[in-house]
Amino acid sequence: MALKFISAEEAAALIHHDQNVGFSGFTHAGCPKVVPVALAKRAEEEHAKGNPFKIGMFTGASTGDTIDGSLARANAVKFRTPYQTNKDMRNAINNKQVHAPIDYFDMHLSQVAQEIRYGFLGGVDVAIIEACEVTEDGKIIPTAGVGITPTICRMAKTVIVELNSKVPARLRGIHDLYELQDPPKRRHINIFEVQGRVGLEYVKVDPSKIFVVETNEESEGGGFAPVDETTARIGENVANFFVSEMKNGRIPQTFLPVQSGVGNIANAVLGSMGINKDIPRFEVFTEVIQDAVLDMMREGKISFASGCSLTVSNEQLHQLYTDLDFFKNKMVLRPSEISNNPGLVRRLGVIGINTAIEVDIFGNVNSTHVMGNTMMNGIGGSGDFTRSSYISIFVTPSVAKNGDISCIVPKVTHEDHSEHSVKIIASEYGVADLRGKGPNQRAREIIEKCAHPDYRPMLHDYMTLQQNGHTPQSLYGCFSFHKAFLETGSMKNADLAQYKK
Ligand code: 0RQ
Repeated sequence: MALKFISAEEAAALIHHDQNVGFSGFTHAGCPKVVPVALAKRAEEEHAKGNPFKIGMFTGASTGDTIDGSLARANAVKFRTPYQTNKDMRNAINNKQVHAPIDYFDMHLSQVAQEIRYGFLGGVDVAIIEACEVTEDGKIIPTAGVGITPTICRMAKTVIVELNSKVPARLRGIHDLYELQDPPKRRHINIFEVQGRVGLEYVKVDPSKIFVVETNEESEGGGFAPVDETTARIGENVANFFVSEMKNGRIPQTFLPVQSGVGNIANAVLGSMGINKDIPRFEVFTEVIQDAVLDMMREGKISFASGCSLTVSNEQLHQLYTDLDFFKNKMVLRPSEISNNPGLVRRLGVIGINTAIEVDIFGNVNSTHVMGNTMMNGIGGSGDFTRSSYISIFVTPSVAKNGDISCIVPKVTHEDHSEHSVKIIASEYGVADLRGKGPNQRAREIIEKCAHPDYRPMLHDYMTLQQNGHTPQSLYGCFSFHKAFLETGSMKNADLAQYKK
């Protein structure tokens, strides 16, 4: 049957107040760009007429400003899940704008598709998918990011495809699109190597529910901050740790697949692994394929990358499209329930590297909440990987905000990853190895290897507050660092003496 071509405004008119909308993509990569902007405009027009207009939002992870920014500014969002990074969306979530806050719930990315399927989150009325090709028999080929695309395409009553001519149709073949069956019918996933494939190169839907909007919008990929002294040292420390693990026979000479979180620090760690001559060629089994991965593939340091998205700068993306013949057989883009699948992570022996906001001296990690209450981005895929990794590593600078915040604290103000899952912590000062160590030893290791020297005596002092019990945690003094920051502007003013018996 012939495809139905419509304008972005006509597509927005298909979406109604209180409906749930699923968006393709993962980070800015693979997200629709023109329909969400038209939808935001429609919401503003309805609000001006005195009509309510808010949607529920399902995404793969964070999105571009055209989705999160436009819809948050238009006060068009009722609830949203999962990970987000947009300033306006974050402010709305943290109730820092005039209108009602957005109900945001933070989830492990590998679980979003299945929780939608299980019916835990409400149905999907409309899916908006960016594609580089759509056929009359209903085959949709995504662009640079996948996320929850197969699930929302199948479940939505209406599928709006943004057919983006900036993305070459030759991208077809890079994806491996597969949806898990739900229990009790779920079977094992037939992926035994990083490059294993189990799915199709397209998502197939009933063509009668497809509406196509043609676009030629650029991706929203910004560049990364240049590596600074701190991130470079964190990267070197992690790379040197890997070399010593190989020498000690704990990482095989052929190495193991690596997952690396999103952001400047993660990009710098990969960069350091690239220049370390003692680290052999390795594979990547990750969620976001960042700039450093593409550079290292060109240099031959990374042989294959499995991920959910090409979270790269526009410059890198254009170069990849130009060099598609080189990259296409070295890369696969999967839905987030496969790219981040904890079972596969454990099967393949993935080494997970993620970034913390703060870690405590016992090895618990806060990746999401500043001062325990303000949402930064969300847990993303860090939990999918951390719990199941061969070695789970958290990286963090020792201090934030010009040294007034220690990122190593007595107790984290929000806990995303527990001491049971976190094996290694690395800062610019060194690497704390928590494997096989109890709370007292772990605390000494973290303080001496990772904390900023200005905070080491205070952290050691904290350890003397509570001497009984298995974990020397003082319920009276555990937030004294945070309290000092809130009251005086610096954790350096924490007064531990008052809690001494
Ligand atoms: O603030 O932006 O005002 O300068 O946090 O910190 O050091 O620039 O690091 O960009 O890598 O982000 C954990 C947020 C780190 C990110 C987090 C302030 C700091 C700065 C950003 P400014 P940096 P990054 C992949 C997997 C989620 C979990 C994960 C993240 C800003 O990596 O969201 O890895 N991770 N998911 O000053 C107050 C502290 C602070 C602090 C840092 N202790 N207190 N502010 N900051 N530590 C994601 C996907 O799944 C797609």
